[in-house]
Amino acid sequence: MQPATPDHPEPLQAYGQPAGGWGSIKAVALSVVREGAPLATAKALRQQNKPGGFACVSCAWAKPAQPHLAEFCENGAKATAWELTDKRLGPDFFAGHTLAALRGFSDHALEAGGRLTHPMRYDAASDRYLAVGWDEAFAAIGAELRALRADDPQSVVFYASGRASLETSYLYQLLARLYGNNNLPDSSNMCHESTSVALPQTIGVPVGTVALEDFAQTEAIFFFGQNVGVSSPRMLHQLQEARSRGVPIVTFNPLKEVGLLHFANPQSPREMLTPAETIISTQYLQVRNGGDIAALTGLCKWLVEADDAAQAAAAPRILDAAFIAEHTQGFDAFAEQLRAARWEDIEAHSGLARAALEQAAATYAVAGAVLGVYGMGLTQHRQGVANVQMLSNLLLLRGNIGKPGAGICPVRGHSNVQGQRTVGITEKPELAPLDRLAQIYRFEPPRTPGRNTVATCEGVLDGAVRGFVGLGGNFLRAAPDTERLEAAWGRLQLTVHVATRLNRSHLVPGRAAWLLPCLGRIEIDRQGSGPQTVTVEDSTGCFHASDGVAEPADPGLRSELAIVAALAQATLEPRAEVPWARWTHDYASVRDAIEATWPDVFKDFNARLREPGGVPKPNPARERIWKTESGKACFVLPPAPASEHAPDVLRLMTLRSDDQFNTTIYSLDDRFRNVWGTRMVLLMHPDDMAVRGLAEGDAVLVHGVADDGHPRRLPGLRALPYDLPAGSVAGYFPECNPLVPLGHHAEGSQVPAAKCIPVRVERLERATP
Ligand SMILES: Nc1nc2c(c(=O)[nH]1)N[C@H]1C(S)=C(S)[C@@H](COP(=O)(O)OP(=O)(O)OC[C@H]3O[C@@H](n4cnc5c(=O)[nH]c(N)nc54)[C@H](O)[C@@H]3O)O[C@H]1N2
Ligand SMILES: Nc1nc2c(c(=O)[nH]1)N[C@H]1C(S)=C(S)[C@@H](COP(=O)(O)OP(=O)(O)OC[C@H]3O[C@@H](n4cnc5c(=O)[nH]c(N)nc54)[C@H](O)[C@@H]3O)O[C@H]1N2
Ligand SMILES: [Mo]
Repeated sequence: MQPATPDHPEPLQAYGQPAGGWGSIKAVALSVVREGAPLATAKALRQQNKPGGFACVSCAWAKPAQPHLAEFCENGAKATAWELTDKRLGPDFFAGHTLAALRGFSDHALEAGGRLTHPMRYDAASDRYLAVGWDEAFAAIGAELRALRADDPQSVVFYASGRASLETSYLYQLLARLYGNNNLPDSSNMCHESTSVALPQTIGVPVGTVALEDFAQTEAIFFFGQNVGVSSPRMLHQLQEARSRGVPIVTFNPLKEVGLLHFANPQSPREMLTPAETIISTQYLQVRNGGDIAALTGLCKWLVEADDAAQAAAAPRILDAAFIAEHTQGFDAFAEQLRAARWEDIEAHSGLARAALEQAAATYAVAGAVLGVYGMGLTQHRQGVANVQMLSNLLLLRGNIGKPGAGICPVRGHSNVQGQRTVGITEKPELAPLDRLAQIYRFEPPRTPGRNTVATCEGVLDGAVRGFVGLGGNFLRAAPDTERLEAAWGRLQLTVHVATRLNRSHLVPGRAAWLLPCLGRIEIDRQGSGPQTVTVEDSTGCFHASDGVAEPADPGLRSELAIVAALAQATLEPRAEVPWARWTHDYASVRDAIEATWPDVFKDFNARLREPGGVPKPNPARERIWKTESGKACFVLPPAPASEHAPDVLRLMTLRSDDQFNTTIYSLDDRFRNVWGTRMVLLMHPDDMAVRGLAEGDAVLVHGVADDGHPRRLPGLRALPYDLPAGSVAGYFPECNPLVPLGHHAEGSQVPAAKCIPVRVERLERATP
């Protein structure tokens, strides 16, 4: 079997088309047709990321005050079509399939069945989900949760995938704390938690400092491990505008990602009709995965030594000496370490030539204002926190934080993942406003640290966790070490999933298990006081209103907020201070509660939430006020490079295709990487294939390399030669997740190190021609 389909006999030729362009329009049209409901989708798309419309359910990129004619991208349109599909998975479907049978479906097939319509209870005797009434479900879940709490309030976790609104998330964290714990892991634990740990130490805020207008003023953009054309395509507008002003874009990525190479704007007729697409990256550095600290060390070393030379020659300085003196601490030790760093080590660990790094450093040195943009390529590493801090170091050298056109820009994932943290979804008690909550709701909130994602998995494995409530997401598939986790998951006493679509996590039930279907954000949410508005926070820290525009997929669906409130009412003893029913009746009253909890951040929230461009969250670092221990921005010394594995060990990075949103797989094609009809591939350097005797299409067995005593094997992948650094291999997330050891995570943030998993690869069988 060849991994390519007969229609695409040359699987790994570079995709000739730029990101965006006609290919993107065709992809959108295809997914709209596939999902049915083209009219509803077309109507909704006109209101996507627009005033009075809804905030896209795909990525978290900023929503401009003056939206483009169509302020959505290919992937946002797919996400909309996916939510507004005509297909339904109702009680009939579940009556016809045991969970054992459903576990044989692919991830794609499960979700492709359509929207869930009825609350369902797992029936162990028939191994099926059976339809139940909402009241019956809430009463039974409440009884289970109360029983677990009577035993141990720490035994239940409340997971959140980063999509639910600020209003729902606020109620969700309150539910957990009234229940008695801080067990609030969220998808951010697998994502930008490295950012949230790194940046408070260096610049005193847990988020980026860049606003949309900085893209219009920047003089250079440095990109690390973020795949803009797939993961946040609307940002291509800002990049294209910057490129039209001649702004250089320097990219560090092991793969040559199409969206970082060139872009054609589907909204510009001129670019669509002529081949004059924009070159995005002016310099492309194919860094080894895990080699960013070394690469950044090279850049910083060049800058510091060039500055030393400038001083010696009484020439203009290279570094921003005034900024460093007034605003920072730790520079001298950092500079000493850089002077001592050896170029041969930098080249070996980064996989990049000194000359290429010097060229990038020179670009950086002459730009008056620089943006540092990054994604999972920095955060999902054992040194994920240090990676982010090293980028922060680079920016501080020339005062590139807190001035127009400059700043650090972590590109968040889920459309409200940053906002969930802002309203208290965190396992860290010190980050939650526990004193305020105690005052407002008159209870004693739990003060002990809760479980993050890794600790939740550990608790499931060792039996300490007995109940799991999931507000969206696909925890069992997204988490590391999925096979080990799946084997233990059935021992849970209780699993409850609030979801729009069926996924694998729903198919491994606890002893008592429920599936609660909810409205999506694009749908009109009618409550007692009328249609409701919700709010989300984007990657640049702006809050936006979002109004549903489409009729609900089923009249029986409930909103996420209503479900969370009903679960709370069924579980907790009633208290006058906690008005779940009033909150459900009118979400504006939840926003009042949010404002009462954080009066500065959410000042006049209800009055302001429709401001064009969103309500910016206060960001002291943007004003050069450093909320660090020392009151200064801090240079942090990079750690020694991670120790090297044996020569036959390869570094696996797990990637997203352009046709998926996390574990939601829209199709099996990855047209930007020219992989068609399958995701079970392992992209390899030709030399790494040759030493293993591998030809294109050969089946391989991938072994995880870890010394924790657990064997990890993934059969079924086919080797494909690809343009990436020798020693690096790439496969898809979530298919490769059984290979990620639970203990293999970032120091400091515990983000699973999904971009550098040590593996061995052996040939299983020869491809048949
Ligand atoms: N269409 C679509 N959009 C999405 C998502 C999706 O699945 N599909 N997911 C959303 C979510 S939750 C998130 S968090 C974001 C994720 O979006 P991104 O941050 O873009 O994450 P990935 O696509 O996982 O990987 C990013 C890039 O890192 C590179 N990389 C891998 N290892 C390294 C390394 O060691 N160094 C460097 N410099 N680069 C490396 C990879 O080649 C890849 O191009 O996107 C969000 N938006
Ligand atoms: N190996 C590896 N593992 C990774 C990553 C990686 O790059 N490599 N990336 C990590 C990252 S960055 C993230 S964010 C996590 C993602 O982890 P999760 O957030 O847990 O997973 P998703 O795939 O986004 O969740 C998809 C499910 O959400 C439900 N859903 C969709 N819309 C809604 C809604 O509006 N409401 C509700 N209640 N449910 C909804 C649907 O049922 C759908 O099946 O995975 C992480 N895991
Ligand atoms: Mo994410």
